Amino acid sequence: ASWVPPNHPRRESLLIRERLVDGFKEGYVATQGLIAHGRGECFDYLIGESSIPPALTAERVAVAALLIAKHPVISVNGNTAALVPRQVIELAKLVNAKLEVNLFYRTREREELIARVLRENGAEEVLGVGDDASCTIPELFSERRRVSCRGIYIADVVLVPLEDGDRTEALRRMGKIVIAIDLNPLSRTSRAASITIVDNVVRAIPNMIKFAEEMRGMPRDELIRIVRNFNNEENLRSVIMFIRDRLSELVSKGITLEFSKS
Ligand code: PTJ
Repeated sequence: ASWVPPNHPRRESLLIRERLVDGFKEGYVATQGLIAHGRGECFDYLIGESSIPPALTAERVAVAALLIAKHPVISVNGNTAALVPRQVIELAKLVNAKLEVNLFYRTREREELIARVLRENGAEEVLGVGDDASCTIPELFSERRRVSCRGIYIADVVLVPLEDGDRTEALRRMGKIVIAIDLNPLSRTSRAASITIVDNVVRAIPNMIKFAEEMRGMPRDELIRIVRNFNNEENLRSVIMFIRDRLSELVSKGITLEFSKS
C-alpha cells in the first residue's frame, strides 16, 4: 500500500481496500468479496463513515448476548479475515467465543488459508476447516450449510459479519440468536438477524472489544435485561431515519466543496 499518498483525503478508505486486495492476491478473499466491499462502502457514505448511535446500541446489546451465551461462536469469512483478523480473535477471547471459518464460496484452500491467517494472528483453535465441518444446517443449500458440530451447529449465539441472508434465516429457524454486521440496513441479512449492527466491520469489532472489556464484570441479570430490552425492528428504523435526516441536513447545508485560490 506504499503508493497511497500520506495526505490523500481518502487514505483510510484506500488502505482498507488494499487489505482486501492483498487478501485476494493471497487467495483467501473471494473475488465476490471485492464486490461486496464496494457495496458496503456505498452504504458507509450514507451513514457518514462513523459508528452511528443505533449501531453503538446494537454493538452493546450484541456483546451482552455473547457474554450470556452458553456456546457463542464468531463466524469468519474472507473479508473479515482480511479486515479484522487480530480484532476478531481478541473479541472471541473476551467473550469466550469459538472461532469458526464458514464460507459462502467454500473451497478447501480458502478455508485453510483463513485458518492460517487466524492462527498467525494468535488464534489457538479454529473450527470449521475440512472434515470438522461435518454437521449441516437444515434447509440451506449453499456451501455455508456445512458447519462444525462443535461450533455453529450447537451455538446459541452466532456473530456473522458480512453474511448472506439465506443462512441468517436458516440459523434463526434453528432457534439461534444471530448477530449480523452489515452496512446495508435493507439487506435480507439485516432484516432477518436478531441483532443487526449497521456499521463497518472495521469499526464494529473494535467497538465491541471496548464494550466487552467494560461489560465483562456486569451481573448476568443486568446483561439479560439489556438483551431483553432491545428491539431490532425499532433499531433498524432508527438507522434508516438517521440516514434520512443526514441526507436532509446535507441538502439544506450544501453539498459541493469550496475552493479558494492560494
Ligand atoms: O468469504 P466468503 O466466501 O464467505 O464470501 C464473503 C462474501 C462477503 C463475498 C459473501 O458473504 C457475500 O456475497 O456477501 P453479500 O451477499 O455480498 O453481502 C455482504 C454484505 O456485507 C453487503 O450487504 C455489504 O453491504 C456488507 N458489507 C460489505 N463490506 C462491509 C459490509 N458490512 C460491514 N462492513 C464492511 N466492511
